[in-house]
Order: sequence, then C-alpha cells, then structure tokens
Amino acid sequence: MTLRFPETFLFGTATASLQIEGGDSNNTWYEWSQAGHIKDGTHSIRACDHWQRIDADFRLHEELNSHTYRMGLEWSRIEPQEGVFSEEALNVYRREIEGLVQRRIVPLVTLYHFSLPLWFARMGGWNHPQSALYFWRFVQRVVGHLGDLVQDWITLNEPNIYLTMGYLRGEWPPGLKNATAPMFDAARRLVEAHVLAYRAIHLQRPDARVGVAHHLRIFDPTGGPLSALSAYLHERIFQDMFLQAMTRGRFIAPLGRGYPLGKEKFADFIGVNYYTRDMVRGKWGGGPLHGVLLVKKGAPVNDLGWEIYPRGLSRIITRLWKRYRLPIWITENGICDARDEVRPAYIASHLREVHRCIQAGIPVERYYHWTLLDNFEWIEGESARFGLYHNDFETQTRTLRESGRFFAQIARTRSLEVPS
Ligand code: IFM
Repeated sequence: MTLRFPETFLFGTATASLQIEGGDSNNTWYEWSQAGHIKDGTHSIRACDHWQRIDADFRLHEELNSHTYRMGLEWSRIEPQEGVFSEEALNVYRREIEGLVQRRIVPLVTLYHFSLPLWFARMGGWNHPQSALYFWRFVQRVVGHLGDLVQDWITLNEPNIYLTMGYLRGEWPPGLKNATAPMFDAARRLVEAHVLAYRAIHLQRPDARVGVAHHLRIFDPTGGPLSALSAYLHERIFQDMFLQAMTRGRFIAPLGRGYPLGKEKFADFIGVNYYTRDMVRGKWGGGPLHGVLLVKKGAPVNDLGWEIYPRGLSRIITRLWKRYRLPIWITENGICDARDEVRPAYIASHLREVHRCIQAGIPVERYYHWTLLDNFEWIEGESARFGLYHNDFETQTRTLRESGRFFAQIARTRSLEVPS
C-alpha cells in the first residue's frame, strides 16, 4: 500500500548549532565538557566541525531531497559579550541561509537550543530577572539581520528538558539538583522570553510563523490510582504547563495563574519533538512529579534504552489538535541506532502515524527527522548516533546510511510504501 503525503507537506531534517558547529568556547556546554561531564570523554568543541564546512554540508540536504531544514543559531557567537553583537557571525549564518534558499530548501531557524553564552550564564542565566529582555534584544538583532530570508522561527527548544536536566537532575548546566523553586522561576522567564520573542518577530515580519519545539512524550500509568495521578502530574507539569503558557498565555499551577502576559495567541504552529513513552509507577515524594519512570517490559528500545512507540506520536498529535487547533509541525523525531538496523522501520512507522492524522483531517504540515548527521549528543557525547549520515568525527567524513537513502526516497516522492 502506498501512503501519499500532500504536495504541500515538507520533509527535512533538524540540527542544533552547538551539536554540529564545533569551535566555540564561549558557551555553557564548552565549560560543561571541560569539567568532564561528558560520558564518553568527547567535547563540544569538536562536534561536526560544521562551522568550517558549511558549503560542503549543503550536499547533505540535496542528497536527502529535503524540502526544509531546521537549523539553530548560537547565541554565544552572535552576542559574544553582553550587548556586543558580531556582524561576522551573523553574516556566516546569513550566507548559510542564502545557500539553503538558493537550493529551494525552506529554513526553519531555532533561536535557543540549550547552550547559553557564558556572560548570560554568569549573570544567573534564566534566573536573572531581566533574562527575557536580554533574549528579546538578541532576537531583535537576529531578525533584523535575517528576517528578510527567514519566515519560520522556533524561539525555544524543549524548555522542559532543559529545566529537568539542569535543575532537577543536575546532569546539564547549570547543574542544580532538585532545585524546584529556581526551576519554576526559570520556567516563568522562559515563557516570558518566548512571548517577547514571538511579538518581536511578528513586529518585524508580520507574516512570520513562530512556535516552540516542545519535547512531548507519552506518560502511561502502570496501574492503580497513584500511578494515574503521577502520570497526570507528569503530563501537566512536564508538558501542558509549557504548552498552555507558550501557546495561549495561560499560566496553570504550579507555574502561576491566569494570563499575566496577556490573553493572546503566542504560537502559529505547535512544534512536536517526539521520541518515546514512559510508564509511570506511582510513588509519593521525590519532587513535584512523584512517581518513577520505567520502560515498558519487553518493549522495543533504541540504543539509549528509550521505548520505540510510534502510536504515541498520533496520540500526541490528536490531543494537541483537539486542544489548540493549530497547525502541527513534527520538529524532531528520530532514533539513536548506531548500526542503522531499526531506523528505516522507525521512520516508516512514525510517518504512518503522521499520515493517519492527516487522513483524519489534522493539519500536520512538516516532518523534521532528528537528525541530519551523527553529532554531539549532549552528555552522551559523540557515541549516541542519531544521524541519517554516519559521521566519522576524526576525519569528519559524512556517509549516507541506508536509512538516509530510505528517507531521501520518501522526501522525493512524498510517499511511503507500507504493508497493507
Ligand atoms: O539531540 C537532542 C536534541 O538536542 C533535542 N531533542 C532530543 C535530541 C535527541 O536526544
């Protein structure tokens, strides 16, 4: 059976600046790597050396027949010191985006994806009372420079993951553990940063499409009322709290109440980063979320032990559509699979769910595979391989995987063969 996607549907890949560029020592992940936190001993300073290979890397999108590319900008390069902007860095990004546009690849640009300039982190990062204003100033500058080329923007990537890893688990910068109050404080500032950025982008480019890339997963209870409550709290605090505030300005507990930033629409699409499901076993204590997260017994998993659960994608899309009635872009979906054994089936099964939603009349408009090439996967370092291209980090040789060929075929034909 052939599943056909609409002619307007866009396929592409997603990356983040810190994870591919290399060569920047002015950000929090450089320091985090220096401090020895990367499990395999690798370092963000190398990554894919993309900063030096921008021209050569256009080939990667061309071979994949991509219609679009989600790329990130590194704040620490553009504003290396507080209030000092680098025209040079902005021009490098400008040339890269021009290269995409010339190749008819629609750019989708992420403004903040986990790494922060050191000057900003030293001031307290997202806990600084003016942090949203600093971000707003940066965004204005960027949109002033690139806004004629870029219509589509992601203000923030996965604020919930940033806060969980950096404020509850202490595994990412700023390295805090169980810091619940500072975490909610930073969450409020991130909402404010998004809202200010949303307005600033629209002011400069009224036809812009602006959203957040939300990390959304399924939380299913293992059984019993406590686990149901715990799953509900996870869903609420880990995702709905951000969705409500960043989509329609509504603050729900424990973030706040009402519409402190205005009762307006703050998203033109909902970005969905979907990877997996967690089973939640109830347990009192252990922070505001309670519960223990488990992998379903016997379920297929990726190299990092995350359950492969395609149905979760359509469950999430359907829920979002019912609640928000906004176009949905799958801003990330992918698998850590060094041997590339499961990736083709992973792509097919998740796209099948996307197709099912489109058939049901839900406007899912884009799919970005995470990721273009193996890169620096945060504390997992270079060992966790998510790419459609294998990357040899020593020689920086990119080799198309079988799954990459499969993806290229899907993008070229906007269709997918599946067993009926
Ligand atoms: O690599 C990350 C990305 O930066 C954010 N979303 C999840 C990906 C895989 O872990």
